[in-house]
Amino acid sequence: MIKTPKSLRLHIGIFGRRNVGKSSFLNAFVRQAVSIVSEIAGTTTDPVEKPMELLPLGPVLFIDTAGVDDIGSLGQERVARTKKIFDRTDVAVIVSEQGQWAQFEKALLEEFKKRKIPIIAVFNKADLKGVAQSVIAELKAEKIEWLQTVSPQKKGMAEFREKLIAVVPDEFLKTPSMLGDLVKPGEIAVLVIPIDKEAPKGRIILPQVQAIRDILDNDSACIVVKETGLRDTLANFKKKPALVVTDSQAFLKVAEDTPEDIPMTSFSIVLARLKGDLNEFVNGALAIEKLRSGDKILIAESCSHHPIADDIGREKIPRWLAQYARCELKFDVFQGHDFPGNLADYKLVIQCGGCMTNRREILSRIERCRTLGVPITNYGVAIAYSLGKFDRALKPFADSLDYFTGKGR
Ligand SMILES: Nc1nc2c(ncn2[C@@H]2O[C@H](COP(=O)(O)OP(=O)(O)OP(=O)(O)O)[C@@H](O)[C@H]2O)c(=O)[nH]1
Ligand code: SF4
Ligand SMILES: [Mg+2]
Repeated sequence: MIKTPKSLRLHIGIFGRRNVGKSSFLNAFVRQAVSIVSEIAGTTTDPVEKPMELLPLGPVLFIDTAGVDDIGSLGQERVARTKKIFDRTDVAVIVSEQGQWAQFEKALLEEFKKRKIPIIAVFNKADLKGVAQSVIAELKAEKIEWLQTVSPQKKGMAEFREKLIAVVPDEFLKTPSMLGDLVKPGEIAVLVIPIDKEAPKGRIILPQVQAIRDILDNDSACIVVKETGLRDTLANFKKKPALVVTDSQAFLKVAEDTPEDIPMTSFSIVLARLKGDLNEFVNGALAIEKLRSGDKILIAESCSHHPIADDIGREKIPRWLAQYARCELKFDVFQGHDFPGNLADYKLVIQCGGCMTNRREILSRIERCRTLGVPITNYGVAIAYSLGKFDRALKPFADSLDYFTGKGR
């Protein structure tokens, strides 16, 4: 981790007046005493750097700074050193205390806005005083993400992660290749696309089109077949294909018809990695084991489409899960970009593939669930689990398989 060049790390600068709890906030977030904390204003004199790996963003560098309201000639030097950090900040955290948001914080905000640096306002020492409604209204009008923290008690840290993912510049939300690491140049993938009543008339759906394009971009090749033609197609191969990717609906048949030595997975699991965080979804799927009669499960669909007969989210997944869990479960379907207000009531969230949305939205949803302690998985991962094909479907993703078997945690 330390070897990552600094420029590739997301630099998160922590700024504010002296003694507001900047160093306490950093220590609480990274869960280590990296910066000295004391009740004496002006404790941090030189910037303190803390590199770390912050999933799903990757390598980040926190920079704790000296209070920018420092006084005296020595103080001016510290202020100058802190201001230099502005130049290498990718996300600015403005810490203030007890709900205070006055001229000083507003001047910092303007400075970062001018530099087009995303900002998170942290109101620390919320145990002593909360933030006023008028300040919240002001920040909302400016579209600035904000939160309250009590650093010594580590309160607000999960919410800070959520805010970070919401504001982080696109280039740091690294999107892994769809299939490039699984199907090397010159290799062949087999894509299984059932043409049933769920298939749109006259075309194939977006994730499947994207997979074909990704394969071509990587100088690989693919063969597209219906599940009924898979067995014969595989029998005709002189050299084994590198991967079989199937629509989740045909998972069982395709698993049966694909020899064990050919890796196979589903489009939805590929999307779990592309749009979200496969390890987190694997972790969420493990919650299926703990489901009990009457538990509520949220099916979260990122776009509004018209449900059809035997719909995957409304019919198939509920059926397969209830069969696996051997009990009656309650399912709610929620369509759209937000989560319902009662998210904490659910024992599990099952997110759709998210083909019509972006990575940031799915990652934000994962963080929301993490903050509330609600497990989250996605369609493909939940289907593979409830059909008893989890190892098989995860095999192409060694890291996630290790995560599942406990070796990667
Ligand atoms: N009550 C309360 N005290 C806090 C909180 N966070 C920090 N403190 C206390 O506030 C004081 C200042 O904390 P620091 O983390 O050193 O503040 P700083 O902003 O880094 O200060 P300088 O480095 O001097 O600019 C310490 O006594 C902390 O224990 C909080 O959330 N609540
Ligand atoms: S965004 Fe989700 S619900 Fe909409 S089509 Fe894609 S997978 Fe289905
Ligand atoms: Mg400090």
